[in-house]
Amino acid sequence: MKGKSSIYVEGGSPELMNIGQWLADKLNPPTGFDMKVKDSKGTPGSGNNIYLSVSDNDPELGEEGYLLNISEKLITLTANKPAGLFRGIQTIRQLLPDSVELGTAQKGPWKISTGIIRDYPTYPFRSSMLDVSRHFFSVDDVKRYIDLIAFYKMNFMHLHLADDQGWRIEIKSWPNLTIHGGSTQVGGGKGGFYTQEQYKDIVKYAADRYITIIPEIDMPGHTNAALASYPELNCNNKAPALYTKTAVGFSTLCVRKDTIYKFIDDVVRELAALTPGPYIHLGGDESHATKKDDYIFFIDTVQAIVQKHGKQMIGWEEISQSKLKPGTVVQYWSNAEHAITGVKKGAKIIMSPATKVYLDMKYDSTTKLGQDWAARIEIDSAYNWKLSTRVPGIARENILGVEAPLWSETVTNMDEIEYLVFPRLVGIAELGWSPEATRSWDEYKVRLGKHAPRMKVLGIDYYQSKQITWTE
Ligand code: NGO
Repeated sequence: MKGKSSIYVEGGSPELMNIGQWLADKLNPPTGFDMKVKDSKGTPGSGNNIYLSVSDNDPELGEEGYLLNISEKLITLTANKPAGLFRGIQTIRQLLPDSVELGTAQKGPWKISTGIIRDYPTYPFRSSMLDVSRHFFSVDDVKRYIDLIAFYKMNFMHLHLADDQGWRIEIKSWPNLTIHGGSTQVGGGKGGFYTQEQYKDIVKYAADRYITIIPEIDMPGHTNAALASYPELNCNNKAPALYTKTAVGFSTLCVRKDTIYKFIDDVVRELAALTPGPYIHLGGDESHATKKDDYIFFIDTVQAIVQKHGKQMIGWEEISQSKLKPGTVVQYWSNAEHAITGVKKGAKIIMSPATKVYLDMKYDSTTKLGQDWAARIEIDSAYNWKLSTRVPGIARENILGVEAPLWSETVTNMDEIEYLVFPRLVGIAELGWSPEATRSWDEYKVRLGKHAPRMKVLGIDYYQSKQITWTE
C-alpha cells in the first residue's frame, strides 16, 4: 500500500461503499495516507490499490466466506455477500503490521505478504454474551466489546438484559421496569439502563460490523427486578425489594396469571421492533422457584408469543423439557441431558459448556476475579476441544455454533471484562470458524504468543498465562 492507493468498490452500492469507507477509516490514520473510496466498474489499474467486489460464483464461501488475492500491485477481496467482505477486511488488518491498530500516524512501511486466502466459517453462529444486568455497562463499553469480537470474525452478540439484579432495556409500556428495576446492581451501585434510542444505536453499531444483537430477557426465574417493579407480576401481588446479591433460583413470575402473558407480549413486541435479527432469547434457566408443570406450560406459551412477533426463540437448555416449536434454539450450558433432549425434539443447539467457554470462570486458583463453580479454565482448556465431539448425541449437524458468555457478578468495568475475556475469546472464535480437523493446541499457542503485540496496541488488558510464550 502506498500514499496514492485507493479502495475501489465494484458497483458502488451504498452498502459496499460503507464497507470500503470502514476500511479507509481504519487504515488512513495510522498510515497517514488519504485513501479514497471509489466506485469501480471492473478491476482497477494496478497501482497498489484495494479492490472489493461481491459476486456469488463460489457457493462454498457461503454468507461470510471470502477470497483474498494479494498480488504485488493489487489486493482483491471477493465475497458472495457484504458480510464476507467485512470478515475479509479483518484478515487484511491482521496481515498488516500491528501498529495499523493505532489511531495516529505511524512509521510503516505498510507491507503485506502476497498470496491467496480462501476462507469461510465452519459454523454459522459465533457469539459472545455480555451480562449487563448483574453489573451495568455503558453504551461505549458495549461498543468496544462489539469492536473486539468483530476483529475475531464473530457474527452475533447476546446481551443479557434482565436478571434478578437489574432490568436494563427501556420498555415504554412498562416504564417502571427500568425506572425502579434498573436502579441498582450487584453490590448496590446505581445500575442503569439503555433507552430504546441508545439500544438502537448499539444494534446499528453492531450491524455495521455484520454482528447481530440477540436481546435476552430472562424468565420465568431470574426476574426479581421485574417483580420488584410491578406487584401484579407476583402471585401475592406484593412487590419484593430490589436485590443486589448473587444467589440464583429464588424468583419466579406468577406463570398462571393472565397478566403475565400480557406483560410478556408487550415486552416481546417492543423488543422485536428493536431487533432486526431473527432471535429473541427468553432465558428459562434455573427456574427453581417455578413448579415443573407450570414451567412447561410457561415455555410453551412464550414460544408462541415470540413467534407471533416474527422471531425465533432461544432459551437455555432447560427449555427442552417443554414442547419445542420448529425454529426454537436450545443453548447448552451445563446439563447435557437437557441439550440432548433438545436435539431429539429437533432443535439446533448453541454450545456454551460452562466448563469450557464461561468467561466468568477463573483461569486458575490465583485468579482474583470470576467464579469457579463449573471449572477453572486455562487457555489450553478453553481452546483444546471440539464443538462436534463434546457431547455424545450432539453432532455437527445439530450445532448452530458456539457462544462464550461473560456473566458479570464479579466484574465491574471494562478492564476487568477484558482480563477475563482475553485471550480465551480469541481461541473460542477459532473453534467456531476454523476447520476442526486442522486445529492443534501446539500450533495455536505459538500463534497466540505472537498475537500479544496486537492485543497490546488494541489496548486489551489480557491475562498473561504462563502456558504461553508471549512476544514482547
Ligand atoms: C449460570 C446461571 C447464571 C450465572 C452463571 C454464572 C446460567 C445459564 N445461569 O449460567 O445466572 O450468572 O451461571 O457462571
